[in-house]
Amino acid sequence: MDGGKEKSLEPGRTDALLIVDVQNDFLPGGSLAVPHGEEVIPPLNTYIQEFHRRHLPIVATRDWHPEKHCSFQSQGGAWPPHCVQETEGARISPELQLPKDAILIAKGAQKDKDAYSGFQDTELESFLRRWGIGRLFIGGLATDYCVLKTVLDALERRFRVCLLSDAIRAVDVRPGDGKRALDEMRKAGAHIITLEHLS
Ligand code: VGL
Ligand code: ZN
Repeated sequence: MDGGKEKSLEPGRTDALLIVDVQNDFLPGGSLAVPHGEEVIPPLNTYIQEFHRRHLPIVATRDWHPEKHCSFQSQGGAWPPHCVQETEGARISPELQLPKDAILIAKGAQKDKDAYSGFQDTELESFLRRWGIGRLFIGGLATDYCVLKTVLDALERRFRVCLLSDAIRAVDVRPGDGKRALDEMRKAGAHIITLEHLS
């Protein structure tokens, strides 16, 4: 299956922009810096402008872990400590030009539960249903973890997904992880787009 049957890529009334985890710890100098992660910010700022000027919802997720989260190496997990609640590393990058009315969704806040998807144990879906959203434009960090899981969860919940391929970057723990994640999202029905498609 390929999600390439979008009628129009002009964002409209039932669309929302969903920005995943553009937080200091995933950017250069952060504790879990995604290679080239900062490159997502300029295109995301353009997507933000496009949605904001049409008065469409903009949602940003943030990884929001308690101090001894199970995903940290000190607790037997895979990662260095990152995005600890209320720390500078957990802040959304100040370079991301989020409007004041953007909705922030915290995830991964339970100590003993890993959560890569913005839908897992959050209010994200109920917000989107309340606003009548049917299609999500999704970008951010990281392609092979939180973007992947958020996109797959969105598709499973019957949202259509436009993946912003110019506004995602991968951790690539194993070389090729990012590319495989992209293939997986495409096969699951995500429509892969770039800024030029927005018109
Ligand atoms: C993420 C690794 C650990 C992500 C979050 O946002 O993709 N990756 N926690
Ligand atoms: Zn995390």
